[in-house]
Amino acid sequence: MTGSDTKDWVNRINSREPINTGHHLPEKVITNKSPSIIMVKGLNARYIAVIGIVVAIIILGAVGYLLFLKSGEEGSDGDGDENGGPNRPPVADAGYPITIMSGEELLLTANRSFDPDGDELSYSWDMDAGVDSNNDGIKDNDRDVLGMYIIYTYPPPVDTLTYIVTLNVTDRPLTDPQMKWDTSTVRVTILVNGSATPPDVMMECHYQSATPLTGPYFLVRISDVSSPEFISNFTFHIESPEGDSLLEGRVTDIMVVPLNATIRFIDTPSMTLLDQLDTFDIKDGGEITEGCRFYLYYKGLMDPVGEVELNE
Ligand SMILES: [Ca+2]
Ligand SMILES: [Ca+2]
Ligand SMILES: [Ca+2]
Repeated sequence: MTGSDTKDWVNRINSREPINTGHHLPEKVITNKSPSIIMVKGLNARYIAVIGIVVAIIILGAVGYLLFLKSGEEGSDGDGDENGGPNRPPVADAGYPITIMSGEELLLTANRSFDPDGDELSYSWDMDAGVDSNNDGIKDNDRDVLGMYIIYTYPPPVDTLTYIVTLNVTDRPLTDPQMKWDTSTVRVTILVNGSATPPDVMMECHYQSATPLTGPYFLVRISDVSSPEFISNFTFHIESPEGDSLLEGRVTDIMVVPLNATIRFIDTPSMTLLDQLDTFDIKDGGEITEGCRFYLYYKGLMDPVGEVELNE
């Protein structure tokens, strides 16, 4: 064996070391593996935390969105009041009594009607509560005219005629089970120039004691009129118990007169029609005393349409 051979052999022996180091490999693998496991465990924890945050954000977002939708529903004119209650009925208002002349156009408005929920309303008018124009057995539900404002012309009546007009208001389509409604009526009187039949006027007398402003007076109140007529159609006449004429004139001439006038006409609601609750205030004094008679005439006809004795 040469020197170089020996050296080579030693090298070969030494070169076997790596064979031994092979035994350490598993240790190294294990050593290397441990940090990687820790690293993976650390990733999992962060991943779970991120997922948790994302889920929390999604849940909070969903809850917020639902609350927003709910507040939106409450703010709108949807299914109920501001407390989320059921739909409330509208309030119909057909307006004040109206008097027109025969042939004149009638204007009606429902603009004082309202809905407590703010619902948009629909308006239908039944123009005659005495006629069932849609033949369903109900006389005041007919949809004769539609709209908040209407113009209507009745056929000319022979004599003074009063219609009861019914306004029906709904806050949903008629087919909607949530629909609520209300009704209001208005009296429409049509006057005819030269009525064929004079009205019957019922009157009663009440005695009024003196007040700081007025002396004692007879208060003649109209208790009933068979058909309303313009005040300008009437004249009055006061007679003594013996039948002497004491005072006469047109009713329109005693409408706006001083408190101390001998006779005053007070037209309570309308200023145009002789109607129930209108009064004649007749001073007690001078020739006009208890036992006199008060007469009301219509259009110059000979026979009075009403009369009453002045008494205490
Ligand atoms: Ca309503
Ligand atoms: Ca009907
Ligand atoms: Ca009707």
